[in-house]
Amino acid sequence: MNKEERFYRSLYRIRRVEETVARVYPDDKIRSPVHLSIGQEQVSVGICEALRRDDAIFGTYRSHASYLAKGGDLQKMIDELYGRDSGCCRGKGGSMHLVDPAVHALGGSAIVSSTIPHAAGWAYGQKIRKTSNIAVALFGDGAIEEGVFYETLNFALLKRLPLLFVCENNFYAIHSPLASRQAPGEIAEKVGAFGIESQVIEDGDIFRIHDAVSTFAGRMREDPAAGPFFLECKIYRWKEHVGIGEDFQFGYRPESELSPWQERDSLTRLADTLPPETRQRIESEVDEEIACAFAQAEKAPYPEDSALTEHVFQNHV
Ligand SMILES: Cc1ncc(C[n+]2csc(CCOP(=O)(O)OP(=O)(O)O)c2C)c(N)n1
Ligand SMILES: [Mg+2]
Repeated sequence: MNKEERFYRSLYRIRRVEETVARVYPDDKIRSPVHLSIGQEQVSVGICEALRRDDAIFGTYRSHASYLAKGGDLQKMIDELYGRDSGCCRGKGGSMHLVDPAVHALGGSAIVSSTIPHAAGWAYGQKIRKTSNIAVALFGDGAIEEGVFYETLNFALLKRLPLLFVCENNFYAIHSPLASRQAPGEIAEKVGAFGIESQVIEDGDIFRIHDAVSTFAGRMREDPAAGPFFLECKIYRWKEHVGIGEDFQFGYRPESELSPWQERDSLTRLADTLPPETRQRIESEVDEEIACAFAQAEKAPYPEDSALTEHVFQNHV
């Protein structure tokens, strides 16, 4: 599979999974809140296509895209959303806590900014063990307002960690626009004050994102003292903050903001570059995989009541 086909397959798969979540959600069988990444998938795919299996990614509560892009098990994800025992967190975590240690998709959390120091801890472990693996901390523009973000920037630079910070800047934290929350100045400039090299991708282009991550990752693998680095990807959330609907009627953002981002949607753009038979093959394979995963999740057993207190401490893993 060439690069365009791989990128398209991954983008299409994430988009269709989330569209399927949105379609079945009104049945109320998925009891987990869902934060969809529709329109933002290219950030996760651009990043993960530049990573190796042994590199790790840490996400947020909006992590369907990064979990799948990193190679996380689809069946275990859907089972998790349905609260089933076969889910990646045994049905106890839901959509906000997707984790697949086999591919180093090392989790999301409902608490803004909380996985950024986890990524630094993991990167520190790699540094001590002298591997060439790198960590990616993926977070939103709201995470920039948390103290732990700055603490982690400091520690990562102090220890020269193999860590790439990626801010997925969709300009809003729930219903609050960036300008109402942050003092003037570009995010990358604020990070620059720490002496961390950064790059900004303004248009959400998947190839630019991929190139930037490949370059940063390559530099960190070659030189253990090269990191950390910071990448800001501007992007736009098409759906409401949490849930499956649209929210332009609330008036906190104008609908006119959406169309320029839809016009440069990486999924549609890539679809237009592929031969029709290639595109059709990819789409039918992925559609079948997704239909099977949802059908199987609906039939999978729930955890036993006794599972409530299991896997709380490490000896239960
Ligand atoms: C520490 C903390 N503060 C506040 C919240 C409430 N909260 C949940 S999501 C969110 C918005 C975060 O926005 P951003 O980081 O830009 O991510 P996005 O949802 O846009 O992907 C907030 C404030 C929280 N979950 N954790
Ligand atoms: Mg945001």
